[in-house]
Amino acid sequence: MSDKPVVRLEKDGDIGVIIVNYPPVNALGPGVADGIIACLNQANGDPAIKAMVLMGDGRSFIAGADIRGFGTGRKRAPLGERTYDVMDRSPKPIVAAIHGFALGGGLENAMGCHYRIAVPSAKVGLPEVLIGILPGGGGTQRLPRLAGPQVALEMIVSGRHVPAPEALKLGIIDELVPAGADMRETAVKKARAVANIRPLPRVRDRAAHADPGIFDAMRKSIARRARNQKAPYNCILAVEAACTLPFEDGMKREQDLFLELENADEAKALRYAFFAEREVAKLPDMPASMKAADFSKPAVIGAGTMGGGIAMSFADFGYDVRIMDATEEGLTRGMDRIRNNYATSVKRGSLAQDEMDRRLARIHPVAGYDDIADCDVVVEAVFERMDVKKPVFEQLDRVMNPDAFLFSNSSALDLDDLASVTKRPEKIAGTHFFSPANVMKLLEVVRPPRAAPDTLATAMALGRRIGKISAIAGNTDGFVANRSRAPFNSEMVILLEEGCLPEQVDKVMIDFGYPMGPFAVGDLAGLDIGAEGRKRRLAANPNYRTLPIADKLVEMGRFGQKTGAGWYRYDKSDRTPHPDPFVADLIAQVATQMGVRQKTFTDEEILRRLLFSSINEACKIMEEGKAYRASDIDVMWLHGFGFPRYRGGLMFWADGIGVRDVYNQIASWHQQYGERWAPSALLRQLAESGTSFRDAKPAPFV
Ligand code: T1G
Repeated sequence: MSDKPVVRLEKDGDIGVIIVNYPPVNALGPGVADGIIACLNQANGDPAIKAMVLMGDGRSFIAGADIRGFGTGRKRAPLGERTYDVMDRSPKPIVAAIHGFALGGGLENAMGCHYRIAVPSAKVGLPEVLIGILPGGGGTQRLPRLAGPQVALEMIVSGRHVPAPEALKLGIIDELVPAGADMRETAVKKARAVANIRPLPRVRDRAAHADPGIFDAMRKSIARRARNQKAPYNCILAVEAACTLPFEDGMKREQDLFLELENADEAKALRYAFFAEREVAKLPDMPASMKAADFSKPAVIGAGTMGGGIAMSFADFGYDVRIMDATEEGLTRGMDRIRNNYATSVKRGSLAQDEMDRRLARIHPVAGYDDIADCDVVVEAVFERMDVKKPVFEQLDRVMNPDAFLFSNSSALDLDDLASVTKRPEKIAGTHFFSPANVMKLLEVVRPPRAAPDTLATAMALGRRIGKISAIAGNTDGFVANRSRAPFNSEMVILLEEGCLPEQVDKVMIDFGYPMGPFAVGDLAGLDIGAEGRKRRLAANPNYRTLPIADKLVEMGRFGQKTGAGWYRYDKSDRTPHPDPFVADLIAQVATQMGVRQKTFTDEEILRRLLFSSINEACKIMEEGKAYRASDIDVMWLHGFGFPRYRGGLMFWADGIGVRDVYNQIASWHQQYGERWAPSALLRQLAESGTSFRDAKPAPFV
């Protein structure tokens, strides 16, 4: 921490400059709010000071309340005694000077000021809903008065960050700092210019009028996305209060609505996910000297669905990327698919045509290896078979310059074996994208034993630089995400043998919060893909538990949406899954042939059969030293499989049930179903010691 106080008052002539200094993002940590109040009082008590500026040191204005403080029972300053209240009573004007971020309590402090200026690159927002709460510092009362109720509703319910130029248009800030001008100087000039303007333009003195219908309209528009969640609805109620109650009453209403949320399970889970997504970037056993290489010339090998999506990911973040394929037709098909993907986004209105053209122009199809020889990072995304991948890596090793990094998008294969065909195993790692690669945020960085630290650092940075969340996985069959998911994928089909139907299982998982049920997801991804994996595992392990029902569907050519039928039936050009009596009959036939006793299931049992099987596998992964932390596995489930974020993640959710209960249930299913339910050693240890999954200590990484 720096030796400067967390908040200080400096003087630029007759202007008092209040500076927050609480790295790394000037969160309102311990002493910050009190420091601001002390400086406000000191400046107001100094006749030589005519007006004030509030700004942040370092990289940002104020990034909001210290999230670590929520749920700890820490004392909150009472209404009337917070920074915003002292600003409201200030006899002198205050100008907020914003750079970096003004988020949550940061923007609320800025709205407590009389004027707001920002540098063009700054972003403002009230993202509290993303951590399961609502703006509790007057944001729900001031933003509707500043930008209008409709804009305030949209911003508060979405939590989005608004770039400064847009914030200017919305009336949230008054001026942009001219390009090249010094922000502090500009703010001091502004403060001097408004020093004698009276009455002081307090946001609270404005009125907020709304057509009452906008609140129900917003409730309707979020119904699907905000299922099972309370925070978004409380946000709407708080904004409604701004339009129907006097300011002080609205502030009270805001506080009551906030207090309903702070300690709710949803907020605890979302806070956990926030920090887990930051923890996942840390590789604790790597040398501090580890450094990510700067790369500027990526190449993708393989222009299939994944390769095309990966190339789009690079192009979406400004990289010129080269893409090649084994055949000219493959390359042409790949480019057509990329163009169609962008065109679909333009048709949907989520991408402007000129932006599509710019991104497309960054994707350069090339004929062969010699055309990528000068690239500094390559992502291989060819067919998921070692005998296809090895020749690619042999060629790359021959052609690429010696310090180029060679990454594989494999989803399960042994990367150390793949590295063995090159003379540079230290430069090989996995960069496993999730389909669709240009949409899904998870990038699983697979760490074969010979990968050098800088190679891992570069792969992790590659993800971040193209908008992904990078998470380290050990080099084991299925790595961490798919391996922990594999038992779930088996258990869901085994449930059918015992009397469930696909639509029953899917409903349970959708009610739990998944956007889609697992059988519908299977139909979307293609049932033939899963069959390939099962074949490979059976070849490697004769005791592998086969899934006759799933295999039969694939044998009949029912691959899912792409063949018009899979677990469900699909009408022409419609992706809606329709339960199919043919599948119900097939399930009954196979179950009879297998002699499986039929039973009925509660929703809870279906849910636990699927998720507990993965929790057990996640414990095996940790005890084998293939993952750094349980929360990394949670990040993978959130961003790779759509696990509902307001439940925190697979292991966080399991902690809500309790390790002992999870263990007892798995041990009982072990008695009933045999080996596949054998509890992992780590799970047993955690249960016996009463240690939570979150506090589990995985084995050292291997
Ligand atoms: N509290 C505590 N720690 C925070 C923090 C916060 N608000 N924001 C960031 N950090 C830590 C983070 O954990 C990481 O720590 C480091 O700072 C860098 O963060 C009353 C109730 C500002 C856009 O929700 O969105 O105000 O890993 O890696 O990518 O109404 O941080 O280094 O140990 O994310 O440059 C509302 C949350 C709070 C903003 C910067 N504010 N933060 O992104 O850095 S509630 C937020 C962010 C509130 C009031 C309410 C981002 C960022 P470590 P980073 P970044």
